[in-house]
Amino acid sequence: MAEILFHHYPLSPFSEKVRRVLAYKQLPWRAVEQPIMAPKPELTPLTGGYRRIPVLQIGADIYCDTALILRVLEQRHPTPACLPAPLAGAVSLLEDWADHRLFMQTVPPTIVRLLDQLPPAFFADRAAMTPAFTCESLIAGAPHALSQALISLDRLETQLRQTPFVLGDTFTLADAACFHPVWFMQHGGDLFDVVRARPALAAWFDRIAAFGPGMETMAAGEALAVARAAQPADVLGGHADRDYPVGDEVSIVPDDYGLEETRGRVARVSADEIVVLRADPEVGDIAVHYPRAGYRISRV
Ligand SMILES: N[C@@H](CCC(=O)N[C@@H](CS)C(=O)NCC(=O)O)C(=O)O
Repeated sequence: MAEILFHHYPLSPFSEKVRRVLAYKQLPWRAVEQPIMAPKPELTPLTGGYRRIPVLQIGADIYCDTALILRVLEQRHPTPACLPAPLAGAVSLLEDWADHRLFMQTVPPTIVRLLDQLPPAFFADRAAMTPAFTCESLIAGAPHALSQALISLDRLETQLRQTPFVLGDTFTLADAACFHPVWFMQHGGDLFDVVRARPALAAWFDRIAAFGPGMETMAAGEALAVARAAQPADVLGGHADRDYPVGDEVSIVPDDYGLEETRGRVARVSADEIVVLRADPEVGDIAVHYPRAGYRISRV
């Protein structure tokens, strides 16, 4: 089976969401480090434009967005399960809350404490992704964001006093999603005291943080060579779709921030996923997979 290549950078919260699941499942994986800012010349040949992190690569199949990445890992490596069928709906609902709401509450107060460690061009890069994300607006918005984060942490604490994980006795993707915004707060120094002050939340955090490592690294150039040597392998199946027929060219753009576009010919469509085929001068034939939730798809 082709190796799991995971394009990430250490400080990326969404990467941590996936890293925890890889660790829980004890999967071997290769970490391909990408820059924290655009341009990403050794990533965008694979995605066709998408610059967000993380991205999963299996040969010449490229999976964008953690919601899809985690479901692909679950399908390929079902044991131990992180998406039990009776909880699948609740997991996705909680994941959406954590990835958008909790994330946006914890990022501003953490970033303002990291200001002197970030590269000077960081804010210009992020403002290009999200117009409201300037240094000034972040500083101005941090106190309110933190007050909202504390309410969310209280809610997690309330639940975790009842059950060891957010949806019961075992770790699920909902825990991974709630974990990464809380994990990011660790980078804010004593900001993390607000987590330590909530005993059930702190115990949950330590339990998940303790899932073992298990990765080796790979240079980004080597990952491009892997794609070049492979052919897309995960493109069959799906349903006939009136809006996006197989073979038609479509454009795919996130509907929240980082609005870079991927264009390609539809290979497969299902209720949750769309796969497009591209031919790239650097990596040859490549399949790019997106979740449908959170992405605008239009025919070109
Ligand atoms: N919905 C996306 C969000 C990914 C995201 O926002 N990633 C951040 C890093 S944690 C990002 O790409 N920031 C800009 C960058 O790294 O260039 C997902 O679940 O993968």
